[in-house]
Amino acid sequence: MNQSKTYYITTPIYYPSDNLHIGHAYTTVAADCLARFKRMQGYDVFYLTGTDEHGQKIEKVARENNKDPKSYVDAIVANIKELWKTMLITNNDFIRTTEPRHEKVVQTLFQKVYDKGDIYLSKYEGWYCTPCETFFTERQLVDGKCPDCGREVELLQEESYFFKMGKYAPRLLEHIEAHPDFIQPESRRNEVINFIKSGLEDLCVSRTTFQWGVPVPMNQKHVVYVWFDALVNYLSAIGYLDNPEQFNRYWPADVHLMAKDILRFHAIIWPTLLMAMDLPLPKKVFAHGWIMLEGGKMSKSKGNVIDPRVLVDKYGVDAIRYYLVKELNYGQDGFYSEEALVNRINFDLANDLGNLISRTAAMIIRYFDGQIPAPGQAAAVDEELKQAASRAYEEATRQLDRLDFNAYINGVMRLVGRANKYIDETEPWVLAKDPQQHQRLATVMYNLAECIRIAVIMLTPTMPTLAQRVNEQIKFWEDVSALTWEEAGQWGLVRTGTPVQKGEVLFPRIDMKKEDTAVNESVNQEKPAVAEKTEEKKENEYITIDDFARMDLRVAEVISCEKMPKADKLLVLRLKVGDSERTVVSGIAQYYQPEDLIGKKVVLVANLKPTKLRGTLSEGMILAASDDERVEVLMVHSEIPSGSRVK
Ligand code: ME8
Repeated sequence: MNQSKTYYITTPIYYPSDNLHIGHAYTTVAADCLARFKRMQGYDVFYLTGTDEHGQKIEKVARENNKDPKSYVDAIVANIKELWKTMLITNNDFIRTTEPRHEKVVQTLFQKVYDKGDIYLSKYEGWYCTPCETFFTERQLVDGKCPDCGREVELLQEESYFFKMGKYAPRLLEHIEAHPDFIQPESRRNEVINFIKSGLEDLCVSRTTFQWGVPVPMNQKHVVYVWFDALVNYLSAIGYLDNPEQFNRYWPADVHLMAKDILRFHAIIWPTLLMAMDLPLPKKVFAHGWIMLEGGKMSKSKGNVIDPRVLVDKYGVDAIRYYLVKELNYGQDGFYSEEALVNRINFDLANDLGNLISRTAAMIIRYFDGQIPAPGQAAAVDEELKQAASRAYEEATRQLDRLDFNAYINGVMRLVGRANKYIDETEPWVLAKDPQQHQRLATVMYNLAECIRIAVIMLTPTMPTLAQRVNEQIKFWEDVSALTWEEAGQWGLVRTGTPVQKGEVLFPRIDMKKEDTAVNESVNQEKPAVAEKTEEKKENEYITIDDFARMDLRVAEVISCEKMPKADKLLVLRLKVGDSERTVVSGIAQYYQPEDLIGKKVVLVANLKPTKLRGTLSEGMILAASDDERVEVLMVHSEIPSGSRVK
């Protein structure tokens, strides 16, 4: 433990114009995952989130709801705080920009930059987009509309204070060049560099057209521009004015996390403001992608949002957090669908993780009276498993540190898959039949328990209640709140004699069809505890995703096809699979004429062991559906090229 190491992480402060959706939940859960990971590593973490409550947009929506802005946002902020509680978010503080502790800092810093000569009064004319709270030049408009959201803009002229942002452009570029980690991912960093190089104008930092904001200290006709106001939250919340000791402990922030929509505010405006304020810059600004819906980006103003509360009620907080953390590939957008969510729960959590735990627990109960046995000598396959665990630990640590959440989850789940495969390889139910193999069986059980322990620790930042729920079956830990990350990096910490008992199904499978009718209870009862069944039966019932992935299914184009001489049932197909060709013999001659198939794209099992049929080598098999009367070859009807994977 090294409490002298601090870690300060922030999310954007969200607009409380409406309740939040799973896009906001994504950022907040991802940041929470990092905060928990760092705490498990022994860091003194400060995790900040909050709400951005000023500005014309809020003022307008409050008016539409016949409320004054403050009472309008109060109700929504209460919901947001409740949501973060439900999602087990461990923020250390929640900052609201309407709090006096914040407004004071905004005014102090505005004054400071003004006194320094970096803020001056002038006139502004430009095209203003109210939903985006942004001015644009004529040149920036797209078809006369807002280049960001596509809505109407209005021409406004106002007296404004300006911040000499342009002056800091060279220093900012230098900083970005000298600190490759400052803006991540890499592609976003390049975008920001290009944007700065195309020229930075001075920034308008006050408004006179509405009242709902922090008054400019030297001129009460103006309110401070909402982004100046908002960005300062990262300083005010940790005590810039009130608590210098705490402020100095945590500033500069380690990570500002957000989506790409607001990267420029954080990677250009914010650092130049900090330079003018004579404060050090944050160590990293990280922009993840967007969660999209079929119709485009999910957003409050478009009204096409998914409420995380509903999902948590339906599927449980750990499962939703798992889905979110895994969902977006590094820096990329991803699509939300309930089906994908249910698939994650069924494949990753119920099948892979849940089954690994319930199978192992059931076997330890059955073969070792519910106590984890002492391991014996390690065989090669044991060493391999052990190495997979240590690799997974190294990788997960590295991936979390670089904020590649998806790669971190995938790595841990690969270890889970590896452990499931280890069961198949070692066949404990066969070992159990032979008393000579009792020691070997003990080793296998110990190693499985060890893998579970390691995987559960590594999943804990994402699924905070998992360890407790696993502990009810396999009592690995005295105190699950004291788990450290390092424990996942050590093999052999499972205590011999650890009690194991049967517990509830950790992740019940979800029947999507039933789910549509929202009969939750019955779904959970439908597939009872798999642990109740015998190991051998289960072997036949499920395959893991890894088993499925072993099948190499490919789109193949039929380039020629003929009847096999003297064989009524066989066709000989010549297939093009990407850049290669191969021959497949198929028993479909009674259902297809060769010309029906030529030029068509079929689905080939490409890694089936080649076999000779009537003297012709058949290199694979094509897929077909059949009942008693019909056979229908599966075909691909789009432009998808031959050689593409089917999965
Ligand atoms: O921009 N996918 O607030 P905001 C992924 N108040 N993330 C999403 C998302 C989506 N579809 N939709 C929203 C503001 N987010 C300002 C911030 S900070 C000083 C001021 C997340 O309520 C993502 O983190 O519009 C995005 O950057 C943020 O919510 C925008 O939240």
